Formats: sequence, structure tokens, C-alpha cells
Amino acid sequence: MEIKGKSFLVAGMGKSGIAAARVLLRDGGKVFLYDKKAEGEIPEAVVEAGRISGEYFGKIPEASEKFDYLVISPGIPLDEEIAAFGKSNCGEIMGELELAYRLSRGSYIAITGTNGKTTTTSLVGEILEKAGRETYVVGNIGYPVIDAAEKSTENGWFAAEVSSFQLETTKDFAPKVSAILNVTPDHLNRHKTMENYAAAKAKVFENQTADDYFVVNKDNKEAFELAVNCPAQVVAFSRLEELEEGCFVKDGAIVIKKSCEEAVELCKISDIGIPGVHNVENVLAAAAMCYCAGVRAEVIAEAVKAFKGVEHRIEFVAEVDGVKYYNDSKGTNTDAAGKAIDALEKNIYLLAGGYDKKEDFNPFVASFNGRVKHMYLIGATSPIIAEACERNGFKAYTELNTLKECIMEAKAAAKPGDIVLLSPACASWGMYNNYEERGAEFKACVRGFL
Ligand code: UMA
Repeated sequence: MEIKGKSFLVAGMGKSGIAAARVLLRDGGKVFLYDKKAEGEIPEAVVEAGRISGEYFGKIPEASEKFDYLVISPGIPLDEEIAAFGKSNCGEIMGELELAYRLSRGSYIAITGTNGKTTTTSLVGEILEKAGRETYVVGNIGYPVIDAAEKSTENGWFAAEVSSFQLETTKDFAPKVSAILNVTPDHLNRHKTMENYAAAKAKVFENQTADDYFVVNKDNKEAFELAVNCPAQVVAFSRLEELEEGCFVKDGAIVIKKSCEEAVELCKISDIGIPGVHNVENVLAAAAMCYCAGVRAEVIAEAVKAFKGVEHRIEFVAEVDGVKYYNDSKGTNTDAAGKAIDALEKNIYLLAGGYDKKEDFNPFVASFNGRVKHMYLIGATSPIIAEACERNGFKAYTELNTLKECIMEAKAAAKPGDIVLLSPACASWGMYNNYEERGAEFKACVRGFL
């Protein structure tokens, strides 16, 4: 893709927009920057970059302005005014993932799904590293793809966590191996319907060919149904049934059987050191993807054994006075928070609530089954979750103002053997910049008790 001399309107001055602007400027592009924030709120580095190249802070460019490309951040919905401007005034609209893909060398393993993406992507990265590959762990996990794209060689392997927001703006993106881990309700305030949301996820395999692989969860109907339209070789995985072909659990081991090949054992279930049955699914997916990418079974087993999980995902923080504290700040929807509760089993003091993505909290509260002793609520969804509690006859909840208050109340109530779990079932926005900040505050507060 030609950058030099072309004009780029980069929209959204978050991590991905800043990274894209930096690379485009370096490669001789004419870069213009847009963000809905006022100029005073824009990071200094961006203001500097803007001065070099033009300045469109906080406003949509004049209708007479034309650009070759609009590079739009994943967090900007495509029905925003800036996207409408792009449609009429820019030659092409793309996201940072698509731009990075066009500028990178090497192969992609792209992982999407509502939950499990970050854990699975991290494990894929560790397996690739152990296999001695040139590895880049990137994407929604928190590292813009474009930062790695510029360093990559023909031998590079990208373990890319890709969100529905990122996939909405792909065009040529064609991973060697792709995966959809599951599709459950999330981001419905943006995608409006489950069909739209699933369709965005299905874009992960849109440009694959019969030489590529698509790994998909057979136990999740919404994900598995998408495989019908997939042009790549489909490798189903299942935790629940032994498959004729695919990746599954047999006699305490994860086994893969590809067409016309013998079944191969990839690792033992007892090698998995991260809690919960959902993590067996994540390991099934990661192992299948890496095997399809040519990694040897022994290397996969070694990496699975060594894998300790990721920060903010059912992360054990400390034991204080016999009470165990877990940080699951990345539990940003009800499905993820439900999985954390399933993994930790019972006697849980749950800290929940946050940004309102228009999820229905009734099934979530109904699934507690006596395992949640008390729930402390904060954020925009606090009254909505409280209403779901009332409707489901769950009276053990308290609405509070801050996370700190929730921790202190939970600490006062919990007895030895109990668990305090931050798994908000909601995004952090509105109270924090991101889930990492929320998780960091929780951990700092808990460690303060030691
Ligand atoms: N902005 C506008 N107009 C809007 C919305 C936002 O101008 O209508 C501006 C904001 O003022 C802000 C900037 O856009 O300055 C933020 O851009 P962004 O929201 O795209 O955030 P980035 O920092 O670029 O982070 C993005 C991903 N964020 C989102 O998809 C919301 C990060 O995923 C990702 O790690 C990062 O790129 C690197 O790839 C985070 C996320 O919450 C973790 N993802 C969602 C999720 O996992 O549920 C999909």
C-alpha cells in the first residue's frame, strides 16, 4: 500500500489512532487528526504530531475537504458523523487492523469471540514463542497491530486478538488461521442485533481460502452456525463431545484429528493450570490453531503446562484473613462474569456494575444458584442490575458509589473460606478509562490489606 504523498484522516486519538498516525507520518503520508475531544484533552504527543501535519481537533472537517483514506478507531461507531464524512469525502475507510495488515509481512492467527479472546491469544503467543517463531501478540489485547507490523518480516507470526469493532472495518484482512471462540450477547448498544454482531465476527474468515484454517467452537451454536459460509478448512473444537474430525477431549487429553490424518494428542487436561471449564475451551482453541499453523504437539503441551493465565482474568490477588480476592476486571459482560462465578464455585461476594451496554441482567442474576452470598453494585448499571435482582428474588445486594466502598463492605462481611470477586459484567467506561485501570485499583486496594 502506498503511503507517501497520500492523505489520511485519522479519527480517534486513542492507542490505535496515535499508533497509526505515527507510522503514516513516518512513511511520508499527509496526516490529519480528528477526535471528538477538545484540544486540551488530547495527549501532548498527538498535539505535536498534529502541528506537523494539519489540525482538525474536535471538529469534523469542512464539507469541501477530501482525503484518500479515513483511518477510523475501533471505538468510533460507524453511524457517527465522522464515518458519514468518510463515506462522502474519503476514497476508502479502514480501521487500524486493516491498515496494519496491508503494511505487515508474515502470517496472522486471528482470534475473535465474545469471551476468552485475551486468554487464548496470550496462549497462542506463548506457544508460538516456544516454537521459536518470530511472534507478535497484538490487537484488542491492548497493543496496536501497526506497531508490530512495521517490525515484521516474512517469517513473522501475529497472534492477533480481533474485536467485532475492528472487524467491521476490514476489507482485505486474511489470516492464515482464524477462530471464533463463542458468540453471546455483548456490544448490542453498538451492533443493535445479535445478527449484526455475529456478522461482524464472521468477517474474520471472509477472505480466507481453502489453504487456510478456521477453528470454531462446536459447543456454541451461534458460533458454529457461522462455519457454513466459511471458505477455509473448518476445524471444530468441542469440550463436550468426541468428534469424528476436529479437536476434542478424550481420556483426559486434548486430541486433534484432521481429515485423512491419525489423531494426535496435543496435551493433557491436567496440564492446564488456569481455572474453569471455559479455560479448557480456550486451550482447545489455542492448541488447535497452533497445530494448524504447524507447531509440534510436544511444544504445545510444554507451553500449556507453563501458561499461568492473563492479568485481570480470574486473577488471584491475595488471601487476607482467610478470604481469597480475585480480580476479573476483564469480565465486561454477563457471560464472562458468569464463567468466573462458575470457575470459583461458591461463597462469592461479587463486585459488579459499570457502563451500560444494554445487556439483559435477568439471566445473569437467575444463574447465581446460591453461589453469590452478596453483590455490591456501582456505575450506570447499578439500578438496572438491582431491578433484575428484585425481579429474580435475589435480595442480597447493596448499591454503592465507588469500587473502594464495595471492597470495604465485602471485606467486612466475608468470613474465612469466602471469596471476594471483582467481575463487573460491564465495561468500565464512565468510571475508568479501561478495565486495566479498574483492575489495578482493585488490586492496589486489596494489597493494602496485607
Ligand atoms: N472517539 C471519538 N469519537 C467517538 C468515540 C471515540 O472521537 O465517537 C475518540 C475518543 O475521544 C478517544 C479515542 O476515540 O480519544 C479512543 O479510541 P478507541 O475507543 O478506539 O480506543 P483505543 O485506545 O484506540 O483502543 C482500541 C480498542 N478500544 C475499543 O475498541 C473501544 C482497545 O480495545 C484496543 O486494545 C486498542 O484499540 C488496541 O488495539 C479495548 C476494548 O475495550 C480493550 N475493546 C472492546 C472489548 O474488548 O470489549 C471491543
